Amino acid sequence: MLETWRWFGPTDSVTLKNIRQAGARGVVTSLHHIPTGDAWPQEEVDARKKDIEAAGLHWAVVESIPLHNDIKTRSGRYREYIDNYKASVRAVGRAGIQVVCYNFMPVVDWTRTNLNFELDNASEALRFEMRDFIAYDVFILERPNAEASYSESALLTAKQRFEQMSEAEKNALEKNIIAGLPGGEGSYTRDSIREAIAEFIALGTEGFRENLMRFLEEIIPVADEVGVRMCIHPDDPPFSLFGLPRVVSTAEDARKLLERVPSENNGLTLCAGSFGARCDNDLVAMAKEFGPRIHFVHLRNVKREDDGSFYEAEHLDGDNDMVGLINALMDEEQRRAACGRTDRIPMRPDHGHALGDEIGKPGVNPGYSFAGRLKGLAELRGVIHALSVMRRAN
Ligand code: DNO
Repeated sequence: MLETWRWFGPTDSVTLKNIRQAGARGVVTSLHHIPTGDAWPQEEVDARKKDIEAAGLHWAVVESIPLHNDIKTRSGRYREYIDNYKASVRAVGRAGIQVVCYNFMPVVDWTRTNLNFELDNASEALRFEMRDFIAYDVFILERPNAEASYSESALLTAKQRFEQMSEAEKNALEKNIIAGLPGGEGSYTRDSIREAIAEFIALGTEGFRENLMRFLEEIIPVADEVGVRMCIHPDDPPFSLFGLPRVVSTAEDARKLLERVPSENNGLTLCAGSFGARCDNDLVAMAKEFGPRIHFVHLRNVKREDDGSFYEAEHLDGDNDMVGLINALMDEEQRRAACGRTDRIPMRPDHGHALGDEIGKPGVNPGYSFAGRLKGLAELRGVIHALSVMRRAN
């Protein structure tokens, strides 16, 4: 597998030099300063690529070219935004960057309720706590008819939780949920998020899915033309939030979108932590089934709880079979090599705990500490190394 590392650009507290020190060679980044919906100018893509190469690295994956909400709802200025999106994919392809990750999540990108969940070993993890999320949705945001999305007992637990929360806790919860996490799209106020939610709910699941399919039908031919592998990132978390439709949460969702546009350039980002937050997603089976269409992998683990809550565990110590997953991905690499492909599947150690002096340090992106990801990468590298040795011996 190709070791890559997410970099948030020149303002990231983790530098390109640090990435080299971590041992990764591929960089995963985006032009974060360009507003969502605008076309990426060729010169800007080329200049960023040059900076990365000057540091002895290469730009392996664009994560993400974000989609404007108008594309997701197929309303407003979506025509213009799709044309801009095509221009961005062309600019990236012309620069020789072969992989583009994106998502089709409604309203909010990845979502957590607690960014400082203390673990037994005194480091901090990201956590999604269901009762806190429900407390926000029903009692703070007061989304119309929100109660209908939850069971009586879940509502009761959320109400008790809400009554115990201090104002500071309520504010922090709101900020975590609606202000957007690193690399995420969409930053809202209470009013603007209520409005966006209503607009997406009105589409219904199949209406929303159809909007994704129509986007793919337009974008994948452009990706084919410039040799770019598009890979959609799953919903994180992989279940409905705020009663919104979700269309990239399960193997069946993935199957539908891959079948609709059969080009190999219509692919998946296998985010182990996102798909893996549902117990009915079998990651090893998914890696086998979707192998040829997996163009990028996020390796991260989660510990799931009965009510849907989860937290981000050590990379090798969650509920998902990380070793089995890596082995299945190595099978796919072997298959590709037999067909004459020389590239390897880019993987990045996704998220990491806050530990050491990065805990509480301003400027460290939640989930994207240096030490936490370094530890994750080192553990994953060990697995890859051991599997390679064993596979060669067999
Ligand atoms: C979180 C990330 C997401 C991801 C986007 C892809 O850490 O996995 O922000 O980059 O959803 O479009």
